[in-house]
Order: sequence, then structure tokens, then C-alpha cells
Amino acid sequence: MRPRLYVLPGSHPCAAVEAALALKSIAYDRVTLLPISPVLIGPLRYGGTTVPGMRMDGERLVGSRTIMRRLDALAPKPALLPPASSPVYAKVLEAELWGDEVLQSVPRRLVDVAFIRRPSAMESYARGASLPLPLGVLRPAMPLTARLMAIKNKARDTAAREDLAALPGHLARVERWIEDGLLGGEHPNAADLQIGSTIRLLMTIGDVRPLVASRPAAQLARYFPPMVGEIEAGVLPAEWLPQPAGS
Ligand SMILES: N[C@@H](CCC(=O)N[C@@H](CS)C(=O)NCC(=O)O)C(=O)O
Repeated sequence: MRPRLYVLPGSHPCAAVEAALALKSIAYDRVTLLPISPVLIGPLRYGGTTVPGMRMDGERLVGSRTIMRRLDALAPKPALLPPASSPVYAKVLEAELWGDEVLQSVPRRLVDVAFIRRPSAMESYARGASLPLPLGVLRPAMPLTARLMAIKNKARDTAAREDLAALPGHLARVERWIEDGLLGGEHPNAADLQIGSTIRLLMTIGDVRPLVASRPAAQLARYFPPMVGEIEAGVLPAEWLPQPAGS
């Protein structure tokens, strides 16, 4: 049976899983949910309250890393992890975990605080998505949706400012892994997909793009098609932004 993948428009862990499915040439059905709805729909459909979620025969899977492991078992080639006997196996898992538990939340919070300031930008991330309701129906609810998303993700202004201050350090960590050959290879591993999907999303935020695009870490976005969605520069307060490297 074809796996059924549950996603949200613009979701970066969903993009990571979709890239893995494409690499492994696994055909699947995508179900696009509306923001906030996974809390209600997810437990029944795939056993969790966040996306990505997956249903395969009777099996329910939730979480990008869990799904990646399952995809490697389902279609071992190309492998998303080095062999367990390899000295870098544990390091790739460590980078993937950090990408999931630390870096992934950064653009989530930044996008949320930006959407509160510019709810109309939400629409751009849904371009081309097969939504359960027409955009015209959803549009009036976007300001409230932005607030609910921010509450769910604990995306307060203070947290967003801390994220921006920490971003150069996060990118430096990614770049050390690239230098060590752990990330950025010709064939992406699970950590490349986890971190690369986050870097790609960061670069859709116009105020953040200059902090990322000129950095070696930006190359990890190349494992993905260009992303739809854009929050124009000037939405985040200028005083929140660290200076781009080299300026
Ligand atoms: N770290 C987990 C969590 C994923 C997560 O929080 N996904 C967000 C979308 S990027 C979500 O489901 N949000 C629920 C909502 O916005 O309603 C993973 O990689 O699967």
C-alpha cells in the first residue's frame, strides 16, 4: 500500500521527509492539513499532534526522524545513514538530532512572529498546495491562525530575538560539520535533509536571508527544490537583526 504522508504547507520537517521519499523513489499520497488542525486530526489519522505524520497499511508514524528510519527500512537504497559500523554513524545521528531538536524550531518561531506582523504572508507558503478549503475562505482567519501558531510554538518576540542572536553560532556549527565532511556530500544523509530543509526555510524570511545566503551552510538547501513562500524584508524589526558576516 502507498504510504500516506500528512503535511502542513511550508513545513520544513515535512519537506525533509518528502525529499527522502523522492530519493528513494517511494510513491506516496500527500494529505495537506491546515495549521493547528493536526492537534485534532493527527491522533486519529497517524498517532501524533504534529506533522510529518505517516500512515502505511495499519502502521502510524509521527516525527521526521521516526519516518526517516522507517523509510530506510522500507527502501534501503540510497541509505540515509552511514552503516552502523561506520565511525561517523553516531555523528550523523547527533547532527540530525540537533537539527530536529534545536535548529528546526528557529525558523518556526521566526516565521510565527513574522506572520503575526504580516498575516497575508502565510498565503504565499500555501501556493500550489492542495488545501482542504479554498484560500478565500481561509484568508479572514489568517490573523487568528498566526496567533494560535505562535502560542503553540511559544514564539514570543523575546524568543525570536534570542533565535536571531544565536543564528550565526548555529550556522557556524553546521559549517564545522560541512568541513568535517559529515554534511554537504554529493548524496544527502538524514542530517543533511533535516538541517537543509531548515536552512531553506530560513532563507524565505527576507530579513534573515542576508544572514544565511552568503554562508557555506546555505549550500545544504540545494538538496531541495526552490521553496514557495516569502516574508518580505522589513517585517521583522531591524534592531533585532545581527549584522551579516563580513559587514
Ligand atoms: N520535531 C518534530 C516536530 C514537527 C513539528 O512541530 N511540526 C510542525 C510543522 S513544521 C507542526 O506540526 N505544527 C503543528 C501546527 O502548526 O498545527 C518533527 O521533526 O517531526
